[in-house]
Amino acid sequence: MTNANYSLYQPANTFVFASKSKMDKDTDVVIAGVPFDLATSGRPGARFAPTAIRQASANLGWEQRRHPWKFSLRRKLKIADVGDVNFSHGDAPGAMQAVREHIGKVMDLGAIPFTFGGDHLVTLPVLQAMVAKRGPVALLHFDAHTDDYSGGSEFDHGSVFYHAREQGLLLDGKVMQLGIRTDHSSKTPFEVIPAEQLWYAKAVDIAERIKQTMGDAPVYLTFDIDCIDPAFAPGTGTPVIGGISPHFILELLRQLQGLNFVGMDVVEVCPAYDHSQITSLLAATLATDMLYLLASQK
Ligand SMILES: [Mn+2]
Repeated sequence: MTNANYSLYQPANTFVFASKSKMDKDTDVVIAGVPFDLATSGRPGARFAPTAIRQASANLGWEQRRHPWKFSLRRKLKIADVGDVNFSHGDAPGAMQAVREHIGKVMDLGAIPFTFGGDHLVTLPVLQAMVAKRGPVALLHFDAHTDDYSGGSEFDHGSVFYHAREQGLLLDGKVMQLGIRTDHSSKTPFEVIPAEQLWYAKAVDIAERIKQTMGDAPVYLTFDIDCIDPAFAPGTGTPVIGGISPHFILELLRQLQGLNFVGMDVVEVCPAYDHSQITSLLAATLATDMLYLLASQK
């Protein structure tokens, strides 16, 4: 295939839509992996996800503009994939600090951070560093679990949003959790839309509800791949049956144009439990559509 937008060499192991490997003042979005899974309660291995997602993204690059979007991502967004955040394995506090330093750099450039986990704990230092620069954010959280368990330490992937709220990182009344299908408190301060309310819903109706709650607030989107049913996403640490289908999520994401997204992540892919790379490809595809969402707000 001859195409002017293709360079002869794709940097090895880089997310396919990234046009550069260093961030600078022109960068719109900075992708980084956080190969961290010490906070996992179930099956470990999410530290291998950033590499797996990037590898799977090789299947997506050939489309000049991804169906059904009407523009080319590469023409609208300058995306840097800076690689993986560096830290000593085994040093959870050090890893969290490294993520905060990374996000601080991204924020100083005025770019939007896009993080590939890692387990869900990586979202906490991202939010801490982001909020330190710009104030609390709204949260749009896709997951099978609420991750707001109050009994976990600050290094527990099941307590991330308990600590985020305790630390004042989240805007009151603007936290939505979608796809939940595990036990959670009826007194939760968050707006929960459980999986069974999504099974037969129309994406357009759910998108409308999200837009009403979020308004023009700065929104951080965090996507735990276990929100999707394990039939489609087996490669994850704590799978739960009865999840959402990829086509519903794709349609829903595309309906969210107009929200003010300030950061995004995809977490909890666990390649050791994957088959035929389907979970990694799903994560890479969702990440691509999320990047198109960011491009559409430009
Ligand atoms: Mn989860």
